[in-house]
Amino acid sequence: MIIRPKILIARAVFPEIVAKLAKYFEVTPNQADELWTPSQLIAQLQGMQGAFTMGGERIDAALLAACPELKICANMAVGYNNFDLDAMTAAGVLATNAPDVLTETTADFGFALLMATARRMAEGERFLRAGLWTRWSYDMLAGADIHGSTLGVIGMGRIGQGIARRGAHGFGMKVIYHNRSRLDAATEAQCKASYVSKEELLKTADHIILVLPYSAQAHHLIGAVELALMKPSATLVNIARGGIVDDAALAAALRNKTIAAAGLDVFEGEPKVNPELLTLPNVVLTPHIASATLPTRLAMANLAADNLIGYLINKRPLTPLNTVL
Ligand code: 8YV
Repeated sequence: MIIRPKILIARAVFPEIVAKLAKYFEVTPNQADELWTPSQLIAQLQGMQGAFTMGGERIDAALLAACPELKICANMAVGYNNFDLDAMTAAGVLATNAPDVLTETTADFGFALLMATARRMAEGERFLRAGLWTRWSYDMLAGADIHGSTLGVIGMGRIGQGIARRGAHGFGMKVIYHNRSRLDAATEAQCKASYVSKEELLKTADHIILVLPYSAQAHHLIGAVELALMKPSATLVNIARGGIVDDAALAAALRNKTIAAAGLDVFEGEPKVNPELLTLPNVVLTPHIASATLPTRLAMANLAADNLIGYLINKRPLTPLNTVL
């Protein structure tokens, strides 16, 4: 009898993905979508060789020590700040993420959130639904222009580049960017983007969008000091990760009109949201849905599944984040 590797799917996922994995593995799914505490996750992972994770499950040294049979964690997300990569490498556990397949969908959403924020769409919708639209007036819900304005992209990876291309080619925006490292000249030309310091970007952009990965260095990259550098007419959009923006400082800046508006898809401590943000009119709030189209989520799920199959069955993961012996 062939013994098949055991894997845990930590959250509910497309039934066809459960069926696909069941062809290769002894699968423990979680189609009831129970949310586990760290110790419940450890209990679920006992004796498992693989974990299909969504991005909310913390994989750290304590979990790895308690789950010595674990060989791979495959995130159905491009971000992997739930993984302690050093601890995983030290424990010989492979980490994989789900890049590329979500790039264009997420860039679409980033642009949509930017436009909704600058053009006050959510505010307008609330106004109309509340029955407040009794007459038109020349400056009613007047917002900021997108076309011809300056777009500042912080984090110029694949998704940042997708947003830059949309802004430059689709809307005639002047694009400036800041990134850990400068892009090569050909990529800059494709995106029609110029590299600037973070300070120059904050001071000169009309619209700023954050698309960088979370790291300890990126924690509160945008706080009170940075918000004070921005134009009072500027908008800020965060589709990256909660914690990159100091949400309390942002709420204060929005309240005091230090900046005009913000669009947020990610939050510190989500799914909880800073209560003051919920009360402010000049912020558009969405529940971490930038990659949420069914074809893209299915592609992300397939990539995570293919990483599990690729590694545990063929020793060839598709998108590894670390190298293990
Ligand atoms: C995911 C994301 O949907 O890929 C990421 O990093 O933030 C989103 O696309 C989310 O992390 C849940 O998987």
